[in-house]
Amino acid sequence: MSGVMTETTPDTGGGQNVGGIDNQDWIAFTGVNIPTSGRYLVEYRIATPNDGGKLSLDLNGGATVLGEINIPNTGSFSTYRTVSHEVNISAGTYQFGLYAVTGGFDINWWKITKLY
Ligand SMILES: [Ca+2]
Repeated sequence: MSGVMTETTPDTGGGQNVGGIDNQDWIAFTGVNIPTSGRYLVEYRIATPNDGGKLSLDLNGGATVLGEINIPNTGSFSTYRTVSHEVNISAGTYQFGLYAVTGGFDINWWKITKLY
């Protein structure tokens, strides 16, 4: 990661969320295996009182940009919503990166689900 921190989350389920996300900050997840090529739903649990957030889902340090998603203003850092987009991913084991093109939001979790 670069530029972020974890903090106690106000979201359902408790635990910690990632905060302090400014423009160009990122978090990466190494060794994520995608068993089959296809279309995937990627969901992000986010909260922000700010407009204009944008997140880029990348592979291998930004070598591949899978897609970008706008992060809506949820009203506060205590009001979480789940937003999603669909991306195509080829089978393989990757480092996934969540890159804040425009920061100002918090993330509690994200999830990848195979569609077809
Ligand atoms: Ca930061």
